[in-house]
Amino acid sequence: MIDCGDTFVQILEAPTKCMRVSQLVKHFRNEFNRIPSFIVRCSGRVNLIGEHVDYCGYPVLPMAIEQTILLAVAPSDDNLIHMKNIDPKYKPFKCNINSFDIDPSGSCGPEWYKYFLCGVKGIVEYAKPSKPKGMMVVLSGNIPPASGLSSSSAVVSASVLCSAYLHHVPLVKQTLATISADCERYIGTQGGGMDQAIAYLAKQGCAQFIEWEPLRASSITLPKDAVFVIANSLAVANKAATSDFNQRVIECRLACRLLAKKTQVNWRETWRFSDLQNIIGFTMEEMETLVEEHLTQQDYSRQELLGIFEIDKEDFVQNLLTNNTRDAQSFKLRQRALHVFQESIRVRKFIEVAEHQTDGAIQVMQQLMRQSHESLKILYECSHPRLDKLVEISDSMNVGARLTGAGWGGCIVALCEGNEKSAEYINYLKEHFYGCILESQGRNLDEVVFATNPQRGAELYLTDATRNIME
Ligand code: ADP
Ligand code: NG1
Repeated sequence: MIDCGDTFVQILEAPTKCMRVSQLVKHFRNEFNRIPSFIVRCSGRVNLIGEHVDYCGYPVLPMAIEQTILLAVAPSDDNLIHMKNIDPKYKPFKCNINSFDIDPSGSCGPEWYKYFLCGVKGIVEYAKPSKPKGMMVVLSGNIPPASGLSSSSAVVSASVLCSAYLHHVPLVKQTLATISADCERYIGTQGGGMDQAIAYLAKQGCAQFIEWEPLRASSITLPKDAVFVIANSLAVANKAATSDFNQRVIECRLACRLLAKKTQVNWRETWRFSDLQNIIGFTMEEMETLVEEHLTQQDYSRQELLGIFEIDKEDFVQNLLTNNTRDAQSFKLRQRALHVFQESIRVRKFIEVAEHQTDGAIQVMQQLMRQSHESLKILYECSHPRLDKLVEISDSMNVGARLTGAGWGGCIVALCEGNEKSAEYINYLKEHFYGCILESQGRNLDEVVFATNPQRGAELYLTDATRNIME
C-alpha cells in the first residue's frame, strides 16, 4: 500500500480543447456577459466494496470515475450567489450570500442548488470571512443523478472547492474533504464521508483505501486484468427524498449503543461501531460474535428500546433519531450490525487479495462482491429488483457484481476478467437487460453501461480572466 502524500488540490491551466469545458465557458459568457475566472472539476465515484460502513467508522474502497461535475465561476460584487445549470431541468436560482436557507424538505428531494449552497455554507462557516463574496456559477454535470455514483457529493465538493478558492482558504485536500462531508449533512442525510473523501483524494490508475480519523487514503493497484463495469439499473433513488438512508444510519447507531450498554461502555457517547470496537479492543470477528450474542431479536420496537435505554420518548426522538426518522417505530439492529461487520471483513480480504495479486485473485474478489450484494439485499434491505436482476445475469456470466452506493436503485459495479470478457458482458446486458427496460428507450446505452478506470481527484483550472480578478 502506498500512502498518498500530496496535500494540495492541483491548480492547472484550463483545458481549452475539452468540449465540455468550452461549452461551459460559452454558456457562462452568454449568461453573465463575461468569461469565468476559474473552473472546478470534481468526479463521481464508484465504490468497489465496503457499502454502508463509512458512517460506522470503517474503511471503504472507492475510485473516481470519468463522469464529472464542472463549475465555471467568477466573483460577483452584488453579494448574490447566481446559480445556473446547463441542463434546463435544473432551474436557475439566486440568493444573498449573507442570508440563505437550506431547508431539505420536499418529497422529490431538495432542489439542486441546495447541494451547491451546502458547499458555500461549509466554507463560510469554516473560514468565517469578514465579507463573504458573491459569485456567478454555471454547473455542467454528466454523473447520472440519484444512482449511487455520488453526483450529489460531487456538486457539494466542487462547491466547497470553488468557495474555498474565492475566499482564499488553503486548498488542503483532507480539510476540504472533511468540510464537504460535514456540510452535505445540511441537506439532511447523515452520510459517512466516503464520497467527499474520494472526490479529493482520488488518484489516476488506483482505487483508494479510505480510512477515518484521521482521514487518509492509500492507493491500491488493482490486478491488471481486472476490468470494472458500471451498469445503471435506471431505477433512480434520491437519498434525501426518503428516510431509508437515515433509517439505516440510526439503526447502526442504536445497535452500537445497545452493544455499548451490554459491554458496560458509556452508550450515550458511543454511537459508531468503530469507536466501540476501539474501546473494548475486539477484533472484527469478535464484534460479529457480540452481535450474535446480544442482538437476538429480528425487530426492536421503539417501546422496547425506551425500556432498554431507560429513557423517555422525547429523549429518544431528540437525541437518538434524525428529523426524518422521528416517527420510526421499528428497528432492525441485528441484521444491520451483522452486515457492517461482515462487510468490513470482506473489505479487508478484498484489499489483501488485490494487493498480493496471486493466481485466482480476481475470482476471490468477484466472490466477495457477490457476498456483499447478498448481504445488502438480505441484511441491509437496500437493493432493488432491477439491481438483483443485474447481479443475477452477471453471476450467470461468471462476472462478480454488487450494488454500489446507497442502493434502493442506481448502479451495480461488476468485476470482469479481461477486456474481451467485459466487452462480451456489456453487449449481453445491452441486449438482454436493457432491451426489456422502458427507461432505456432512446438512451445512449454506452452511457448506461460502460467500463471504467480510476480517475484523478478534484482540480481547479485557471482561465485567462483569473489572474486579473483574483489577486
Ligand atoms: P447520488 O447517489 O447521485 O449522490 P443523491 O440522491 O444523493 O444521489 O443526489 C442526487 C441529487 O444531486 C439530484 O437530485 C440533484 O439535486 C443533485 N445533482 C446531481 N447531479 C446534478 C447536476 N448535474 N446538476 C444539478 N444537480 C445535480
Ligand atoms: P451515494 O448513494 O453514492 O450518495 C451514500 C453515502 C455514502 C455511503 C454510501 C453507502 C452520502 C453523501 N453518501 O452514497 O457516504 O454511506 O451511501 O455506502 O450520504
